[in-house]
Amino acid sequence: MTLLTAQYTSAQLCQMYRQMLLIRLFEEKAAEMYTKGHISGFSHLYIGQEAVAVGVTSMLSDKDYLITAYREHGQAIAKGCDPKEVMAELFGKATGLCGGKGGSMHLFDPERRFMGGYAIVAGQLPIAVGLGLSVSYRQLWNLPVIFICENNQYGMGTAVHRANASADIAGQACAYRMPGLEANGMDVLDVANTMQEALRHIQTNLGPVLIEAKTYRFRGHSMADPLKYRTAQEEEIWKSRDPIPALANVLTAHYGATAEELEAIRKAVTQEVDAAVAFAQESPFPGMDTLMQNIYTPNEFIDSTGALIPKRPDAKAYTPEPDQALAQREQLQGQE
Ligand SMILES: Cc1ncc(C[n+]2csc(CCOP(=O)(O)OP(=O)(O)O)c2C)c(N)n1
Repeated sequence: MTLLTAQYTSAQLCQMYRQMLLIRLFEEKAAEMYTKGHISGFSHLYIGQEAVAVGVTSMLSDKDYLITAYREHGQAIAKGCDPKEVMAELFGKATGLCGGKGGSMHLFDPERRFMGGYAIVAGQLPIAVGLGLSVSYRQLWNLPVIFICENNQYGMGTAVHRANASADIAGQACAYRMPGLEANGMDVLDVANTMQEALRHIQTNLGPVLIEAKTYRFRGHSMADPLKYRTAQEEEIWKSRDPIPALANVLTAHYGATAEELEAIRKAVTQEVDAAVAFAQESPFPGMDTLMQNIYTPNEFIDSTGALIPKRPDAKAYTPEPDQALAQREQLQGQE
């Protein structure tokens, strides 16, 4: 583990340890609740990758935005979303982060500037660029966006080396003329330090950065994955790099933390996760009256009961804006 610990106080490291443990225990409980039938649909666990979410968010302020893909329970919690509301969302309950309508893959919390999980692979990238554009008017395209590739070694059942000629994802950033930084995604401090470097880069208006955090998902792609495409030996190697005991070792060896102190953190986190489950279990499902809320359509439509839902009085008729850029391109092409 990186020993650039001098710049972190014991309290900061304990907070990182607590957050990683919270995500781990939350996810283990979510898996249990899924198996017991309380959570349905798709669910993608983040277990093993905790150091990335916690290392990254440890360097962000409340004003920064985070947007991600569908394996996002851990990132939402790291960005400050309430674990109770996240658990209730997984249960599909009205008290969930999105009123029970988003579920595991679509957590969203604009107050915490957690701009969502997206189920369409890479769907979050153009939205991240749009967010970057909206906060930066300083330099055209030199957007303050940090792209983080959590390289967990697999895309579903396909190992990276079977789909990519180079193992160096960070190095591929040069194709976009941006720096690519590599972080050890099993080491929360290395991730935090790399984030610090990336932030320095964008804060001096030098444009976007790619970070590749090399990590591993300890569980399957989703709850339905029987994990037949990798060996137990490979899993053991990565599990020996588990970021949570690694940080516990730093706390014990360099910060004088005692086993009792670490145990007290675990106990408090366990209670927090149990409280999240109790909250989710006791909460009601959304009422039928919410079925048609938060649906965007400017036109009338027929609902699931066959009833005609009239056009909303405030809805404007949809007339697409003429695409000026397209017209310009066509004009240029005509001149070629
Ligand atoms: C555009 C699109 N194509 C295909 C899928 C189906 N799909 C869901 S997850 C996934 C694998 C993505 O792997 P990766 O981006 O490495 O993320 P990880 O699951 O490792 O977190 C695919 C192909 C999808 N959701 N969206």
